[in-house]
Amino acid sequence: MSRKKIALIGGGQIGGNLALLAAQKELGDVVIFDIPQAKGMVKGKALDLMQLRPHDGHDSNISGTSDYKDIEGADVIIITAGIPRKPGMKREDLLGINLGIIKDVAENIKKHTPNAFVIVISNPLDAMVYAFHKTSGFPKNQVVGMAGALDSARFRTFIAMETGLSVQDVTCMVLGGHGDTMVPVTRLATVGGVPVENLISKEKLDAIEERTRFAGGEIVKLFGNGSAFYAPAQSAIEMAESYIRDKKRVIPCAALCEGEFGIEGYFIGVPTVIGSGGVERILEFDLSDDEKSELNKTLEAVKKTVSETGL
Ligand code: A3D
Repeated sequence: MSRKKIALIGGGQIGGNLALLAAQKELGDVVIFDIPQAKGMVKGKALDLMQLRPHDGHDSNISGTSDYKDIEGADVIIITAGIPRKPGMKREDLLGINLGIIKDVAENIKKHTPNAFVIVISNPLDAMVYAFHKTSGFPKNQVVGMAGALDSARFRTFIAMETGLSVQDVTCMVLGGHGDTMVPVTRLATVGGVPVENLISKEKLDAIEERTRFAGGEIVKLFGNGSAFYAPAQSAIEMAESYIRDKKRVIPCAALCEGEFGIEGYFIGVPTVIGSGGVERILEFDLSDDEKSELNKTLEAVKKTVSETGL
């Protein structure tokens, strides 16, 4: 069986870590694409990563390029092209610059890898994945946005930190848009099957929900220049792995809803099954009245940003 090929569009902070994790998990050969001005940087990163392999004991090939021809034959594409936030910025403030970049990337992916499974990470996420879908014309199962996987990982982390229990045993999900209106579904969060409401006081859970909503901004403020990259990279790799290995993991992702949860025509964070068919299914469940109203609020925020794309 030949190796899979993973193309990373954008070889910055997240891109570099995606390459490392994809190679270490032996998902396939990795091509890191970036703009001509960053060609030396991605070629250098690729070479550095190649030289890590003797210690790691894997044989994936990693290369850097600024020629779209080199992504041909890729099974999975992960897009981080664009600019990240600086302190004080909202993700929506990135729309002006990142929209043009995503449109250009979508045209090139359509031309060179029309059959690849595409994971979008660039912000503002829900609008960027929408723009990619509209510009490329790819079927909905072939396009997904990474956000809920990261937001849920943050929620899980804060619950584990509060309870002192293993993060591995914390299960929970964050639905909705990747912004301040995201919806951590505390009612369904458990540690080893025990509802968190039995383990953590209401006051502390409220604080954890709030910290989750602003977890990205907390890191942007600490960094002073740029946004989180280790956990975002790992979150997208989990999605890519589920596709490549047909694991059928259930991961909160920005998937195109066509009636699910009463949402029509928008990419937004919902529990998504990812397997060899790409986005195979969205798992619907009954929401409480409060959750429904929170989901409506986050949907309105997503609609507003999407309308600003003019697509
Ligand atoms: P950064 O380290 O700046 O890397 C971005 C890369 O994109 C740079 O190397 C650029 O040269 C490259 N680039 C710019 N224009 C193009 C183009 N037209 N084609 C190809 N490459 C291009 O940023 P980063 O890796 O830290 O973040 C990348 C994106 O992910 C930003 O938009 C972030 O806001 C976003 N992000 C999203 C999440 C989510 O959970 C959705 C989390 C963290 C960051």
